[in-house]
Amino acid sequence: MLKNKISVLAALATGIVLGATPGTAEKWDMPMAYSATNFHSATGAEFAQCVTTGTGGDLEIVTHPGGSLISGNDIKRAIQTGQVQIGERLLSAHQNENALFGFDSIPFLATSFEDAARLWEAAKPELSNLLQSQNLHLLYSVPWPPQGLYFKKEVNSVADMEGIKFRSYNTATARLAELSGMIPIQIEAAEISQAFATGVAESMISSGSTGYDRKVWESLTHFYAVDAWLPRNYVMVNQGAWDSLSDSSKSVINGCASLAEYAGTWRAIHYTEFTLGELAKNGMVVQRAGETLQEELREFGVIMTDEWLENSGETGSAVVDAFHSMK
Ligand code: PCA
Repeated sequence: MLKNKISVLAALATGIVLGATPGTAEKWDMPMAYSATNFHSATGAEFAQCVTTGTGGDLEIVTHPGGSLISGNDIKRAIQTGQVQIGERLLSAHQNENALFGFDSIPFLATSFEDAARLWEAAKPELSNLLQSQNLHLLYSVPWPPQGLYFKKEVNSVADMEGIKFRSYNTATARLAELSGMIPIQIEAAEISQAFATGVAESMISSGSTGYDRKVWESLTHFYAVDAWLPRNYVMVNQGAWDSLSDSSKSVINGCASLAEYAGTWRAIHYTEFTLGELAKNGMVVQRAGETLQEELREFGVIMTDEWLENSGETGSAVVDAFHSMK
């Protein structure tokens, strides 16, 4: 870790010195899907400031959280086509394009921050290649806290979930709903408070962080910790925009990206307990799912793992094998 930090600081220093030569200032807009107060958005804002400062203003990055510039669903395409130069998105939201994007949402494969970090190392080379083939350059990625189930009633088994309207955020969450007899409805986090308030949705799988950001205690009553997986957000740059940068600007960005990944992950870890505590303080029942429910969910996990391995082919198997060999 220390070595990591030293190389980050060295990269920043190189960039700052080289970047001091006056050049034409450039501004990049950085759309982000989650609310300004969310820890990913806070990390992104610091990253943007780091780049602006580090390049001596040669490159200014301006973040637009909460889907205010471009809605979550459209962020990747906007960067691919050069409508904007940089942005952040939930990685597994693209799972319907290519199964590899969903490596982080395989139920019960990586259920802790340590495992999620290893899985990320295992998947990063393949993922970078995939993104590059789509005109995108991968910069950094930060995990969400472990995913648990939200309901507006007590739930002890899958039978209790029958017919419930379930807010999904990717293919895996929609599949989980289907397997448990619920009705999946894809809704962006920015819209969920309203969806729960109006009854469009009445449950979801997500982190304590999103429940806290969206004040879901106004509509929901129960959070069951199951640690199903830790999905990731990632920051990508349009390949052409990246290629057009000076080496010194690239050094600054790389240094800032490493710091952001470190700081964002740290925040995610510390936010886990804090946000679950806040849900409880605001009146929700917060507890680990009961044995029956956990066992039933694990069975769905086996089915979903097989399906994912089939859909992702050799590349997916290679990622999972690499992950297991790192233990
Ligand atoms: N929050 C995001 C994705 C995972 C999470 O914890 C969401 O619910 O959209």
